[in-house]
Amino acid sequence: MVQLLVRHAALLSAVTLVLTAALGMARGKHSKTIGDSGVSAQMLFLADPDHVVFMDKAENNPLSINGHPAWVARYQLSSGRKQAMDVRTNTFCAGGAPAGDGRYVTTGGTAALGYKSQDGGFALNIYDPSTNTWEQNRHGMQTNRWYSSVEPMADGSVIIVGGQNAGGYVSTQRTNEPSYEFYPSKGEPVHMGILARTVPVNLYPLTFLMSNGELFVQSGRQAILWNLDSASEKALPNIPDVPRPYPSSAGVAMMPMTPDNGYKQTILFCGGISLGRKAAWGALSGPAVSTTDKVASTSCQQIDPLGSGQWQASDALPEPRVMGMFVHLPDGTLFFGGGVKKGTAGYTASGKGPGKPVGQSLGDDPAYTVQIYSPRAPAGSRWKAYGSLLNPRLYHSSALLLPDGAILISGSNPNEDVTTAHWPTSYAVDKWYPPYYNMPRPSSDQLPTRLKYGGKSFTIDMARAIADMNIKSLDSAYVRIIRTGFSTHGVNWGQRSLQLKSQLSVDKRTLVVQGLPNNPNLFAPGPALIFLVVDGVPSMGVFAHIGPKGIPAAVANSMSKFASLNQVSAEADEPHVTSTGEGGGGEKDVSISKRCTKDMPDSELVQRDHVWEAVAANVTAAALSE
Ligand SMILES: [Cu+2]
Repeated sequence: MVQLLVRHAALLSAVTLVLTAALGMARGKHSKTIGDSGVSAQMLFLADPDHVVFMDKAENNPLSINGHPAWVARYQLSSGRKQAMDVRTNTFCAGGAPAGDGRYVTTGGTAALGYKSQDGGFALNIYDPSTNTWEQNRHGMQTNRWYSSVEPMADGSVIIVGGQNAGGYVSTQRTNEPSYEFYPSKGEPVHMGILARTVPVNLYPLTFLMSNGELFVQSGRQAILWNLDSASEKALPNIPDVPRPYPSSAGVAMMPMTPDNGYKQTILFCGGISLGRKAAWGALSGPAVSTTDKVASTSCQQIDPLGSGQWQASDALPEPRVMGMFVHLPDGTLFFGGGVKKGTAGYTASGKGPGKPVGQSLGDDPAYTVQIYSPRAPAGSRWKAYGSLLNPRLYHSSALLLPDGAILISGSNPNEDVTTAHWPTSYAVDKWYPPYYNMPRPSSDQLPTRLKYGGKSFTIDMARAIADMNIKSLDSAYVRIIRTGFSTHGVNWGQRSLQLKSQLSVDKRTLVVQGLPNNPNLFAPGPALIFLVVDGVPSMGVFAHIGPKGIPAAVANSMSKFASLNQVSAEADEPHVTSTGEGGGGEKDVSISKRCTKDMPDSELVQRDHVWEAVAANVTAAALSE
């Protein structure tokens, strides 16, 4: 009997192996694992042509530095080598974006959670790719922000929007931070009503700088245009179907701007999920209803905020998706991959509770198929499946365009700390290869490494550029610039794609390419990749700087305010102790001080809190459908 059972078990495992192999063949088409990230890739950005930086929360990662696990690592694309970096504040669900001087600003995080970490709530850490160093400002923000969004501005600064002052699954009126501030600072935080009105689905609000200098903001199901000069909003219609910010976590991107469409800025939202009613989203401790058995939305809606200002349905997603990631490809299409088909972003530390987590994950059924979105294709034919991911990319994954035109995708860790249990923490660094990847490419050696607004045109000798290609017509040749941005949680701040105006000479030997349109709102200053595209096939991307090299003096002057704050002590904070009782626990429920008190009188602090709480009380009463 025992023998029979053993044999039976052996047969079963053989069947399982065959099945896995069959599935494995389908999975990972046009994908490959190229390395190991050392820290789980919750956040990701391109530092220079050969390095990306992975950022994570403070947890038990295998890569270590100065006697503690690292949560930031610089990864060399050509060698797979990784360098642990000693960022000391807990960058748990931080925001981030490139600034106009080419440095990357990361904002906020949450309380110290051991591993020698420090409270990251007020932190503003700046990575300088030219020196490969971090400037760490533990009190770099005036406000405590977890899940803030960051948007590059036309003057080289960044705006830091929203978030909450405590860790949790969704925001509450008590923990919400409905304001924005800037780096370098332009004064005190300014209240933004939409962020107060859209609790609880308002974290990582979806922000885009528009060509007229206004900020488009989508939060909950609401949308506005925010005038930064008058600090006032213009309401736009609610987005149909489902709320889109975290933890509904739709994929979102501004579609490519082209001379043909007058650099129109259309923003596309795909997926997300409805839990039916607002109360179902629960509170800091987690959702009030089961999430993992709920199917995500396939809804795709787009808006041209400065044009019609109306929502318009685009082709629905071929399959439901939460946390799908849009990444611009140099041929004018977009990669859409990763995420899950059921549930939401987030996790439950205890693995129990009304959310019915799978393992600890509040999302389940990962999506493997990669979809390519063609914004210019006729309605009904914009999605096309192409290949698949090798590994599941659930909560806390990230994806980025690389200079070679492939997509780097990594992360996945819907867990309180590193685990091998289902769904396990992933360190696999994978690449997905788009259709053009192995084709002969135009050369990139005539592309500039610097582009100015309204600057001089430049020329490309096309015979030289296509020497390795077999091209019949050059009529489709153009140059595109892409900001790869800062990727995390299905959003990517600063990601933009803009095609430069160009014309072939009469003899078709030279492509004359105009400089950038003279409007930094279209494409804020900072780093970008430049591609020459011929017949839909891009060259390698040239790492370039857009606009003036530094932050303008007027803005930079206020940076001196931060000079005295440019420090973190070597001391770790006491780890924040949390209760992990059953039935609870979204992410860490950690309440921390609401304001950076460093140079702010107490009286003012109290006063401002009262104003904001009064506003919050008004909106709590308003009935909101999600
Ligand atoms: Cu997160």
